[in-house]
Parts: sequence; C-alpha cells; structure tokens
Amino acid sequence: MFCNQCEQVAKGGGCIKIGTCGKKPDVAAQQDLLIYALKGLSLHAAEGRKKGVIDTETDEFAVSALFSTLTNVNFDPERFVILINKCVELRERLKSKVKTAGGRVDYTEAAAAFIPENTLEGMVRQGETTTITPNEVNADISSLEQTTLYGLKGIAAYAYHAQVLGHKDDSVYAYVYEALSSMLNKELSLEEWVAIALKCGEVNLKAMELLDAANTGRYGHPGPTAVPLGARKGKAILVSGHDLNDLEEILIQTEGKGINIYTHGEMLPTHGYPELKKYPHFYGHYGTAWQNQHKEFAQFPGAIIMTTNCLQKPHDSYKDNVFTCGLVGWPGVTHIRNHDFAPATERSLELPGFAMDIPGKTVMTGFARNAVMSVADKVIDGVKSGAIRHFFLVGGCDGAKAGRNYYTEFVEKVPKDCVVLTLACGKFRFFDKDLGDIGGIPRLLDIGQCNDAYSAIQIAVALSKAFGVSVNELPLSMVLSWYEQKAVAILLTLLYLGIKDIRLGPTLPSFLSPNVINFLVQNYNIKPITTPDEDLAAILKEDTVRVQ
Ligand code: SF4
Ligand code: SF3
Repeated sequence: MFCNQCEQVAKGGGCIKIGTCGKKPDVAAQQDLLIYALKGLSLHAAEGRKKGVIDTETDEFAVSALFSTLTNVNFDPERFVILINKCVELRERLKSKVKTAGGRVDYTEAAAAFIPENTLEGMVRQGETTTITPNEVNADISSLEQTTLYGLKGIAAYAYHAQVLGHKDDSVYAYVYEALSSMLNKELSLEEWVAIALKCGEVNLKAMELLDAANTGRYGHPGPTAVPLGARKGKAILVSGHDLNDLEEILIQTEGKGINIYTHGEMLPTHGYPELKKYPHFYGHYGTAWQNQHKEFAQFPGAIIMTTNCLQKPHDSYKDNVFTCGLVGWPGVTHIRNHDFAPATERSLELPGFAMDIPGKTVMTGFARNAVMSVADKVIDGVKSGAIRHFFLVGGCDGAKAGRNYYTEFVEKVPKDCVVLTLACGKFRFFDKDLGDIGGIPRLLDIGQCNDAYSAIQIAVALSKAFGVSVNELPLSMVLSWYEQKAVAILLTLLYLGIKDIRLGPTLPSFLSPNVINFLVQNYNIKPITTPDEDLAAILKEDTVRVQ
C-alpha cells in the first residue's frame, strides 16, 4: 500500500505497511481500485455531458464513492466490493446511453473498460497495480494531481451532505468527472495541472455554498446557543460525525423514548440550528475531538452513532455500542440502513445511561454567518474605535500529534483586544475556555463544523465590504490546522479566492513537492506555523504597518 492523503501520514511521506489511521493494505488497495474505476467512469460521464447525457444516479454515486475513500470514513472491505461493482455497472449503463446519443465510447484507456475480479482478494490484487508509487510522489505534476484528488474527496464530502438534502449543482459533478478523467491523460502540462487544482478550489466553494443552503434551508440559520457539557440522568445516544440529516432522523426516531441525545466532535455546532434544537431530548455535548474517542466512547454509557468521519478502530470494550451509517463502516460494526436507527435505539435502552444528572459548564456555539452579521454594526464600531484590534480565524482539524498544542497556546496568548473565530474539530483544544467579551461580542466565536467553512468565508467577505478593503487587507489572520482531505479542499478554495498569508500546520502536506510549495509561498505567502509567540508577534506587527 501507499497512502499519503492525510496529515497523520507515516514517517517518510507515505503509509506503506498499515495506515496510522488503521487502514489496512487490502482496504487501501480497494480504495485505489475504486478511484481507478471512477476515473474510467468519468471519461464516459464527461463525454456524456457533451451530448446532453446526464445520469443522476451516477452523479450521486460518484461523489458518495469518492467520499467513502476520505480518511477515517470506511474501513470495511466488503463495502468497497459493493462500491467497485456498482461503479462498473453504472459505467456500462452510462456508456450505452452515451453511445445512443452519438457520443464517443471507444476509449483506449484501460480504466474505461476495466472489469473487476469477482472476489475480494482478486480486487485487492487489481487495486495494488493502481497504487501510486513513492517515486512518483515528488514529481510536480504528480503532486498537483494528488492535491487535486484529495481536494476532490473534500468536495465530494460537501456535495454528498448537500445532495442528501436535495441540493445539487451540475457544475460540481461536471468538475468531478473532468478532474478525474484528466488523471488518465498523461499529456497535461504543469500549467494545466495548476489550473485544474485551482479550479478544485472554485468548485469546492460552490459545493460548500450548496451545503450551506441545504443546512440552513432545512434547519434554519444557527444562532448563539449555550450547550451543556454535563449530562442528564437517563438513557443516552451519542451522535458523532457531520451529517445533520442523520442527526434529525435520530432525534425524530428517539422522541418520547426517554433517551437523551448528545453530540460528539463535529456535531457540537448542530445545537445552534432552530429545527434541531427544538427537540427537548437533544441535550448536550459529550467529549472532544475524534482522536480522543477511544477514551471517550469507552466511558459513554449509551449507544454511539458515527454518521461520517472520523472513525477510529473501535475497542472491544465498546464495539457493540457503536453503529455506523451512511458511508462510514468498520468490519463487524452494525451498519444502519435506510435511516432505520432502531438497532442503536434498542442498544441504548439496554445500556445503563447516566445514573444521575452530572453538572457541567456550558459552551457557546452557533456564531455562523447570519448570527455574526446580525451584530455587524457592533463589530465594525469595535474595529473603528480600536476596541477590537484583530481577528484570528483559528480553525481546522484536530489530530493526535503533540505539535497541535500550538493552537491551544496560540488562542491562550491572543491579546485581550482580539477576537478568535473558530470552526471544525481543532477547536476542542480551546472550546471551553472563557475568553470573555469585547463590548458584548464574545472573544471566542464558534462558526461551526469544517463543513461551515463557507460561513467563515462569507463573514470575511462581509467584513471586507464593510471596510471597503480586500479580505487580505482586513485585520484578520488565518491560522489553520489540517488533517484530512476536506481541509485540502478548503485550502484550495482560500487560494482560489486569493487569500494570502495563511499559516498552516501542524506540518505541511507531504504530497506537496518542493516546487509546488515554492509556488504557494511565492504566490500566496503561505507559511508553516512556527511558535505561537513568534507568529502572533509577526501578525500584529504586520497590522501596525498596515494601519500606518
Ligand atoms: Fe496513512 Fe492518512 Fe492514508 Fe491513513 S489516510 S493510510 S493515516 S496517509
Ligand atoms: Fe475533524 Fe475528522 Fe477534519 Fe470536520 S472530524 S474537521 S478531522
């Protein structure tokens, strides 16, 4: 196996024996084979678009399949067998439609006509021949191709959540096919790959916009909400991942059953949505970010439902309490089908639940774009009067590496006249800190999940309009942390928008070649994080220069 798609990549720039994430070589090979099959499908789908042939099932399948290969989503080889076979079945159906419409179907690329073996072992062998080899990794074109592939996986995650709620846009699917089929074209130049990678950022903005419209359209705009970190006496279900639709179903199906619903990890911001927080049994938040689940899930006295990433290998002590749904999977863990959460509900009733009320502090969430813009006047006055000196967007993924303490320390050291905006699971390093407020505006504002990056971008754009300057000229700095491929997609979007001076950590992606890194530094002034003191001093000094 060779995988380098996330920040947890093994030393040497690739996981080659087993993933640090727990991904085994058979699953890695199947993921590679699924991507290969999707590239073949994409040739036909791209051609189909030229002839007006669009197959909705194929479009939705393609993004779901891509999402299933994102870090910490599916570890179950049997599920990949189904996905690979389905991919080929849909490809053949599409091919005949394209042929009927007068389109080209005689591609010489092997992926366009690939037939999977009929056993798991056979597919694994086929997959191994499609795996990228380490010596390809540092070539610049290969680096841009990998960046695009990982960005595509991020796009797929957003597009998947949006399409589940009925929000779709053909430009997103069209780009997915265009980019995947480009990976079969070995004639493309470096410049062409730079354009494809930047377009990934543009299309991701669209996918995030779709998701924002899907979530706010269905569940309302999030508003500031206090979320208890303690527990309420009674039976309990813990919901993790990012999918609001799954959470809503769980809330509906547990109504009146005496079960309290708790969020874990990236589900925390869902407490801010009017159409979710109306359920009286939607109680509070339990635990922190994904990498702490072994400890936290073992202690939770109820059923645990993983709606999306980030799943880690469940320990035997709590494996029977874990349920997966959507694209998430782990061998031997019960998978919820057709939104029927009865197995999880039944399990939660067998488990003890919380024996008594456990008091705890509360944290605030729900400062998405609508909530922040509703106090825009106060924010603008605060900046103009000098009460607010600078905004820091400290956002992104969390992970297990010790270097991620940087983000905790950074937030602790942010001067009192500055505001910290945050999103995604990296916030669990500081989410329960009381940073106080500036003239009624909290100094720590939780915009939401990584899936709400669109909201953060809209806030930045609104501020730039209000001050009549570009986003780069605002007293706003982005200090980001990455782990999986949604972060790659978001980063490409920020570059597409021309955002400069991003500080990125805890390390730079291993799939970026030295020349690609140089390109990013020269054109966007991307910087690796250093120390909180050094970075804060540099940012605030730049500010002084700007104000003068
Ligand atoms: Fe390694 Fe990350 Fe790939 Fe898992 S997803 S195998 S940790 S690079
Ligand atoms: Fe976290 Fe997986 Fe990226 Fe959604 S839950 S931000 S890492």
